[in-house]
Amino acid sequence: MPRPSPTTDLVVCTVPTYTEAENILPLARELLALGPQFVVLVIDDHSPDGTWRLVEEAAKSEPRLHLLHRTTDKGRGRAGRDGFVRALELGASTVIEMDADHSHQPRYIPVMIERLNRRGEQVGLVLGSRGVLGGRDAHRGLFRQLLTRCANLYIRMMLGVTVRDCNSGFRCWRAETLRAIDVAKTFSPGPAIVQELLFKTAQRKIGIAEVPIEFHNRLHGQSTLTLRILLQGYTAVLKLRWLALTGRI
Ligand SMILES: Nc1nc2c(ncn2[C@@H]2O[C@H](COP(=O)(O)OP(=O)(O)O)[C@@H](O)[C@H]2O)c(=O)[nH]1
Ligand SMILES: [Mg+2]
Repeated sequence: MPRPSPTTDLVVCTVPTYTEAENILPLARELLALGPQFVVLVIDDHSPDGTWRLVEEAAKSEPRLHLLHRTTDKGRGRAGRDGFVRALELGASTVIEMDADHSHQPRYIPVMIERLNRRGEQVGLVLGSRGVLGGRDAHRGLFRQLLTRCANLYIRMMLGVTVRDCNSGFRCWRAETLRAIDVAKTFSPGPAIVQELLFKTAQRKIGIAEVPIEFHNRLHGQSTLTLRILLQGYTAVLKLRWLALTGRI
C-alpha cells in the first residue's frame, strides 16, 4: 500500500462488483491512470464469473489495486458498507463510490473532487448528477426519464432532501463525512444504501453539491436491478422516514 505523500491526498475508488468480469479491469486501469494518488478497491461478493480472481491476479503486479473478497453476507449495500470501512482504514481522505459497468465515467472524478474542495464552501459530499443542468441519462427513453423524475420527487418528499438526483450511485465523499454518518453502521443490505447514506448526510446538515454527468448504459452484462429490488427501494425509503420519525436514526 503506497503511503500518500504530504502533498497528495489519497483517493480510494470503491467499486462493488457482482459478475463484472468484462468490465472491471478496463475500468480499474482508467481509474489508476487518473494519478498516483488514486487507489482502486474492488469489493466482490464471490462472483460466479470469477471477477474477484481477475482482480486478485492483477493486484499482484499493481500495488494500487486492492480486492475485498466477500464470501458471506452478500449484497450491494453490505459490500458498499465494507468498502467504505476499508477505504477509511487505507487512509483515504476522499472516497469515490461507483458502478463497475462503465455507466459512471472516470473523467468526471477530478471535477467532483475539485467541487468537493472548492475554497470557501462547506461541501462534504458531491453527487455525479443526471438531474442538474448539463447532466443527462444518455440512452434512456422518455418513459424511463419520467419514471426517474417521479422517483426523485418521491424520495425528495419522503426524506426531505433537496438534491436533484437522489439515486445516483456515483459519489465523491469526504472521509470526515463517512465518519460523521458512522458508515460502519449502514444497515441497508441492498441498493437502498444509496438513499440511506444520502439521507444520513442531509440529516447531519452536511453540504451536498451536484456535478452534471452524462450517464451511460452498462457496457457489458446485465443489471442486478429487478422490479422486486425497485419496489424494495420504495419501501426502504418509507422505512428510513419511519426510523427518523421514531428517533432511531
Ligand atoms: N459486491 C457486490 N456488488 C454488487 C452486488 N449487486 C450489484 N453489485 C454491483 O453494484 C453496482 C451496481 O449494480 P448494477 O447492476 O449496475 O445496478 P444498476 O446500476 O442499478 O443497474 C455494479 O458495479 C454491480 O456489479 C452485490 O450483491 N455485491
Ligand atoms: Mg449500474
